[in-house]
Amino acid sequence: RKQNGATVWLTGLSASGKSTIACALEQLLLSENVAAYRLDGDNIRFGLNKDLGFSEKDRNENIRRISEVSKLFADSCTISITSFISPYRVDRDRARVLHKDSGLKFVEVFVDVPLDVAEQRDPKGLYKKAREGIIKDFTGVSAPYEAPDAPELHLRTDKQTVEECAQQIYLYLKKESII
Ligand code: GGZ
Repeated sequence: RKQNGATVWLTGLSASGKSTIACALEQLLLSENVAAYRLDGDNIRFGLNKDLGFSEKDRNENIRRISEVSKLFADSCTISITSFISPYRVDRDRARVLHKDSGLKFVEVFVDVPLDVAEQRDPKGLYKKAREGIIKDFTGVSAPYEAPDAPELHLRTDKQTVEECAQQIYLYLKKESII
């Protein structure tokens, strides 16, 4: 199947639903015989980027490397799906420019949820630890999250189901003739 590559860049708070949506989108694409690959904390932060923490500088470097890797997957005609908080606008903008300079599509998806909802979900108990000061520089609590100004897609995970979110991204990729 001939296809163009692209990067679908999910950004949002911890527990916003990025990874879950990334998984659902990947399944949807693969079921339609579209090559897709997910980059997330499990295969990046524990490998390539295991030397990096959560300071601003380390997050900048985390996102810089992920941008480069995602571009390579996109360049190999794969839909590369990244799910990282990527809290700094400047880093996401650099990722976009990197793709654009190589003639590759970049789809920024804001996985939006109110902080209090993410905090109530708290699947790993990290917000609680952040409030207690056990985890420092935690996004939304003691470190910034800069919401996108003009994302290609804006999802609200407290109002839409995971399947609806994945479907919305899928339809956008179709509409833009990316797949
Ligand atoms: C934010 C942290 C932190 C701090 C550990 N701040 O919900 P999770 O657990 O599974 O996802 C979060 C993940 C964030 O890593 P990213 O590579 O996506 O971050 S960034 O894009 O900002 O570089 C969270 C966990 O790691 N985690 N400490 N201090 N999230």
